[in-house]
Amino acid sequence: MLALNLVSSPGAGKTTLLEKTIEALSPSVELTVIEGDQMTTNDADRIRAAGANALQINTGAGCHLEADMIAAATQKLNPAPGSIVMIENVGNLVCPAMFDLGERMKIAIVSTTEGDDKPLKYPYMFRASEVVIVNKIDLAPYVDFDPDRMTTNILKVNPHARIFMLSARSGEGMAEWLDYLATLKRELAAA
Ligand SMILES: Nc1nc2c(ncn2[C@@H]2O[C@H](COP(=O)(O)OP(=O)(O)OP(=O)(O)O)[C@@H](O)[C@H]2O)c(=O)[nH]1
Ligand SMILES: [Mg+2]
Repeated sequence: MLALNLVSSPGAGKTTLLEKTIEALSPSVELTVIEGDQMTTNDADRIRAAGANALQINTGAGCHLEADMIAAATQKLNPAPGSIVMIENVGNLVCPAMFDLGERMKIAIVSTTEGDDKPLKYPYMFRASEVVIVNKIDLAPYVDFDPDRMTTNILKVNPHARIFMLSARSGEGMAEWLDYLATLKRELAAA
């Protein structure tokens, strides 16, 4: 299975990106989602409404998911071999950087409204992530966002990061992200 661990600050757009990705790929690609939040089943409900199988894990006071939680969730969900398993981690840019969940890679999402200094202030998260998605580019003109400065700051802490800039809301840049997912899936099939 292709397991991807989505990490970001609260509200960067992890669930929205998943909803739009599910809508774009279904029914040809099976996608299963493991949701991590301190409380509520809101995100798993949203994913099910978008058409994918989902399981919510509530961490209570905990600030990250751990590998044994993913093992138990995967047994319950039983995703098909060769399918995509998306893990939405608990929203924060600190704890989830330190935990390997058995994923193919971590993918950090940072949105334009958070400020382009975030990679420098939370370097462990951006260094642990092979891919960085800069979301909410539709809001860029209103929030003093400089794409070059964001790119420079991401590459300062992680020179090998692959960067996508997109808007999960407007759809701008989504095609490149979906192409990349297809490439990862092809690589998995060939391995
Ligand atoms: N303008 C704009 N709003 C967005 C975009 N993506 C997400 N949002 C909005 O941002 C808010 C938070 O989005 P979520 O998808 O819930 O964010 P999240 O990262 O899953 O949040 P947590 O699970 O609470 O950490 C919602 O109001 C979304 O509609 C985008 O590309 N552009
Ligand atoms: Mg969410």
